[in-house]
Amino acid sequence: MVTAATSSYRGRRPAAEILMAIFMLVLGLLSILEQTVDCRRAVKHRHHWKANLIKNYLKNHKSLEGMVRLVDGETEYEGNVEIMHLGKWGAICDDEWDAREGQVVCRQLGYNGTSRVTHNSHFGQTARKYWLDNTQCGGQEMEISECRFDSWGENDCDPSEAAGVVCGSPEPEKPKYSVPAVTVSAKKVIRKYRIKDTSGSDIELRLAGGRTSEEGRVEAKTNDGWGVICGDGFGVLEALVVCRSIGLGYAAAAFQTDKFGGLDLPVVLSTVECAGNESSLAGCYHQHKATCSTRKETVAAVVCAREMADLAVNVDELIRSAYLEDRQMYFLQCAMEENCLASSAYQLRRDEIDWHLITRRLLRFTAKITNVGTAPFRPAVPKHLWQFHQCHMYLSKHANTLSHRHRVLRVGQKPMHYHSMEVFATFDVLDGGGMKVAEGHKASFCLEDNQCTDGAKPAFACADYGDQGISVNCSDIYRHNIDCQWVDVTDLNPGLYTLKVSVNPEHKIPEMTYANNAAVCSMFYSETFVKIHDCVLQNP
Ligand SMILES: *[C@@H]1O[C@H](CO)[C@@H](O)[C@H](O)[C@H]1NC(C)=O
Ligand SMILES: *[C@@H]1O[C@H](CO)[C@@H](O)[C@H](O)[C@H]1NC(C)=O
Ligand SMILES: *[C@@H]1O[C@H](CO)[C@@H](O)[C@H](O)[C@H]1NC(C)=O
Ligand SMILES: [Ca+2]
Ligand SMILES: [Ca+2]
Ligand SMILES: [Ca+2]
Repeated sequence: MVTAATSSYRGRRPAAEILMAIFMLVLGLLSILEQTVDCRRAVKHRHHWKANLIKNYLKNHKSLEGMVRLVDGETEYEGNVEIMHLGKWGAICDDEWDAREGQVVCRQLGYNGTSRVTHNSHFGQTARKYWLDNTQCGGQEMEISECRFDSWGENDCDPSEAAGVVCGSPEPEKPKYSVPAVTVSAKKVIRKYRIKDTSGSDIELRLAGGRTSEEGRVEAKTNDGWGVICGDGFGVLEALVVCRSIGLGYAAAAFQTDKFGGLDLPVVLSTVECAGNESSLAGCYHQHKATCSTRKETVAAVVCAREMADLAVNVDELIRSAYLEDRQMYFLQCAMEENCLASSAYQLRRDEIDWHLITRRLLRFTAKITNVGTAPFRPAVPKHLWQFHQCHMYLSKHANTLSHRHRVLRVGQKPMHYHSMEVFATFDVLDGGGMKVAEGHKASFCLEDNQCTDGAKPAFACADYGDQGISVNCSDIYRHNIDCQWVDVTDLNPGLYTLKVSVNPEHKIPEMTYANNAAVCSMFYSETFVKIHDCVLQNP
C-alpha cells in the first residue's frame, strides 16, 4: 500500500548564512574581549587588524560569489551546473530550466553558446543543496545570478532534479582553458545514440523488486544480457515508454532510486532519453558507454497504471478570445510579484521614478484545458501545503497560489519523491527563427471543473479550499480577464510570430501523452490588433 506524506523545505536557513552569523558573533566577542583585557594596546592597531580581517573575508567572498562550474560531465563543456553562494557550491534545480538559462551559464563560462540544457540530473544526482530554483533569465544576462529566481536556497527539489548544460566549445580568440585544437573540434559533436543502433532493436524489458507487477526497477535485456538502467536523467517521458512497451499502460511515476534493489546488477543502459511517443525503448537515445557516473548510484524504476489523465489545449477558444490590452504598471504590481511581466518591466521599476505610469502591452486570451484521458488530473499537492497569496484574495477563482509543493511517496522506510508541478501552463511568443521573444509565466493556478461534457459531473472546485483537479471530460478555463493570463508583448515589433500555449510543459505530472499539450499557432501582430490562427497540437 502506498501512503503519502509530506515535507517542505521552506524556512530552512542556508548553512553558509548560519556560518556567517557565527563568524560575525565571534568577531563581536573578540572585540569585547580586546576592549576589556587589553586596554593599553594601541586603539589604531586594533581597528586595523579587525578591518583587514573583514575586508579580506568580503573580498574573497565577492570574487567567488555567483561563480558557476560544470560537474560530472564527460567533457569540460558539459555537466550539472553548480553555483557559488556564501562560499559554498550548490546545485541548480531543473524547474523552469531552459535554453535561456543555458545560454547565460555557457556565456558566463566563456563557452561558445549552448548546445542544449539537461534535466532530471542527467549528469547524475546531486549531493549538494540547491541554491537556485525556478530560474528565469532574459538571455542577455552576463551571470546566472543576475536572473530572477526564488530566493537563495529556497527550493522544492529532490536530488534527481539537477539542471545541466552542454555548451559549445570556447571561442577561438579567448579560450578559457588550454585545450588542444583537435580535442575542441571533437568535443563539439553531441554524443547521442539511438538504442536500436548500438544495443539492438529488440530490447526486452521487465519490472522487478516491486510489491505489485505494475511497479519496480526496470530491467533490460540488451546484447550484454539482463541488467538495470542507470537512474541518471530518468524521468516521466522515459517511464512512459517503458510502461507502454511492456503493455502496462502509462507511467504513474518515474524514480531514480535504489529502493527496488538492483544496485548489484550490471548496468546495461545509461542516460536514456525519450521523447515519450516511442513505441519501444529501442527508439530512445542513450549514452554509448553504459556507466552510472553518479556519486550516488541509482537505477531507473517506474510505477505503471492503466488509467491516466490526459490534458489537451483547446485551440478554438484560444483563437476566438485573443486580444490586446494596454495597462499601466500601477495596476500590474501584484502581477509583477508573480513574475508575469517581461524583464524590461522590472528594469523600468528599478530605473524610473514614474514607472507606475508607464503602460505595458498585454496579449490576453482564454486558455481552456480539457482532460481527454481516463483518470482525473490531480496536482501532486496536498491541500495543507497550498500557499495563500495576498495579492489574489480578491479573485473568486485562482485564489490560491500553488508553489513549493512536495509530495513524498513512502516505500518501505525511506521516502521517495514525486515531482511537483509549479508551472501549470506557459505562454510563449516565438519569432520566425523559433527564438522565444516574449513569455508569460503562470505559476499561480487552481485546477477545477469549469465545464463538463459527455455526461461528466464537475467534481473539483477551488472555492473554500476545495479539492483541485480536472475530471475526465471536464475543462478548466482560465478566462482572458484573469491576472497573468497573458503574454507581455511590450517589447515586440509588429510582425508575424508564433504563439505557443503549453500545459504541464515540464512533464512533471504523468499523462497518457504530451503530444496534445501545446497549441502552436500563427500570430499576426500589428500596432493595433492581434490575430491568432492556424493552430496545431504538439509536444510542449
Ligand atoms: C561560435 O559560434 C558561432 C555562431 O554560432 C560560430 O559561427 C563559430 O564558428 C563558433 N566558434 C567555434 C570555435 O565553435
Ligand atoms: C515523436 O514526436 C516527435 C516530435 O516531438 C516527432 O518528430 C516524431 O516523429 C514522433 N515519433 C513518433 C514515433 O511518433
Ligand atoms: C468521456 O467522453 C467520452 C467520449 O464522449 C466517453 O466515451 C466517456 O465515457 C466519457 N467518460 C466519462 C468518465 O465521462
Ligand atoms: Ca526559465
Ligand atoms: Ca521549483
Ligand atoms: Ca496530454
